[in-house]
Amino acid sequence: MSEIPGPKPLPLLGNLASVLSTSAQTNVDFAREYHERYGPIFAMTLGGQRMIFASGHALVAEMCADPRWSKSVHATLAEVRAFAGDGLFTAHTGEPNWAAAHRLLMPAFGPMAMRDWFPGMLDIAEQMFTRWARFGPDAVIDVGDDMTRLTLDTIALTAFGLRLNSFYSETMHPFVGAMTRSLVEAGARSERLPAVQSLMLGANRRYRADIDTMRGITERIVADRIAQPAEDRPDDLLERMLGTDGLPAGNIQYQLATFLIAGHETTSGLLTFVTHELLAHPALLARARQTVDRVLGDRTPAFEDLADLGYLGQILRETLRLHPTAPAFALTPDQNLTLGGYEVSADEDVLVMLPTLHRDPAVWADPDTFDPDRFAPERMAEIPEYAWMPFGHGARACIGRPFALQEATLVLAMMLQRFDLERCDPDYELVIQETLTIKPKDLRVRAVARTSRP
Ligand code: MNH
Repeated sequence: MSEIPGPKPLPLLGNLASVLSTSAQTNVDFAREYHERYGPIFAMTLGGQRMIFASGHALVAEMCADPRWSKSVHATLAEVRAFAGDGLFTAHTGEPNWAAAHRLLMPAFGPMAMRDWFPGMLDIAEQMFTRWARFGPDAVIDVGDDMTRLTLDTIALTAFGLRLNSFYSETMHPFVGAMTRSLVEAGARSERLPAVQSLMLGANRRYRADIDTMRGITERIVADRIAQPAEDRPDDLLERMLGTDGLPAGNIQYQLATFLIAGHETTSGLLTFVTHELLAHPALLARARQTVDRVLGDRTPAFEDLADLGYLGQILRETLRLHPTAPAFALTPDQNLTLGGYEVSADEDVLVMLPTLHRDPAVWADPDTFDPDRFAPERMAEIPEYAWMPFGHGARACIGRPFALQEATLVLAMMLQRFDLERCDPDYELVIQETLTIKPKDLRVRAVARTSRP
């Protein structure tokens, strides 16, 4: 049996040296570079542990169609358990609280529930766009920052009845800084040797403090809710968790942190990438706006309108193809087996790299071209199973998918309906900023209200 291709390991250092000698700025770039060099599967040894990366459609489909493979809480996610514990995202599938929370919370994301989310989403979107209108066409808007305010306030309001009021504040909510630093630190920790880690006193103190900050915020949310009289309490995600058939108190803390993190980072990245892509493709932007003008005119959007904004859905799906904001997930087999003819053992993880999977030329014509027509209803049947997986796979796939797509559709529709955007730097080149997730760095625009145009 042959070896999985990849750089030759060096004694002790593993492949650290070869990793450090790439020009890649992010893990995503690094994986793309190595896939170009070694093919759809490559392995490297770091700290004595072999890591396997897969991204060709044939290989990924081989794993996903085989029930022996399932989600692994891989090295970085295992670190994230320091603040997300056995919450839905970082729980092992076998842990009792995963099944309990999955059963309890799934109905809150079903088709019937989506209407209940709508008013909160609209409320926060109105806040952002009112601010854009009031500040006027000379104000510089950092799209990533504003979309982060929007998605964080939206998940807090709709899931926990909490108003963070990020659009009424100069600075970002303290949860954001603590979360961003902790995600970066969790990623770095998973690559550090324990002896090195224990010497990094400053980083360790900062990490502890950030985790305490997040915990303080989630404890406060629960305390405030419990102090409310029963008749004033909203019927939301938090209420479900606190109910008689709810979840253990410690697990609720972890679920709150999980939803605040998973419920906003990736959606704000999606909204920032889609803004970038539409500004880079004026003809597609014009077509999207025609759709919005036809469906909405100058009305405030209603829940029923979303179903008629299918072209915006295509644009969002194509954006997630090129820029999957959660760029990788890990699968592990429950027994020794072969993958693409190579031996993989039961204790190993395979990282599925979505940016490269989503550009596999065996599946996608002109894979680097932004073309929302790939997702036209009559062409959906052309897309093979497991070729597009921005929301993950199987039982552990994203629970928030309908929530994210509804929120993003609404915000994109309102943005196109109300504003002409101009890039502050007309030659803006996409630079990707990576924590666990990816988003465009420093995309700045001016927003000119359409009604105030000559
Ligand atoms: Mn989300 C799991 C991507 C929005 C809550 N999400 C996942 C996974 C991916 C993912 C990929 C699987 C990860 C893995 O296998 O390790 N999620 C996204 C993307 C968006 C997104 C690309 C937006 C765009 N996610 C959201 C939103 C919420 C949410 C919004 C909450 C409202 N996601 C989750 C939770 C899980 C998850 C919770 C874990 C589900 C589970 O394992 O049971």
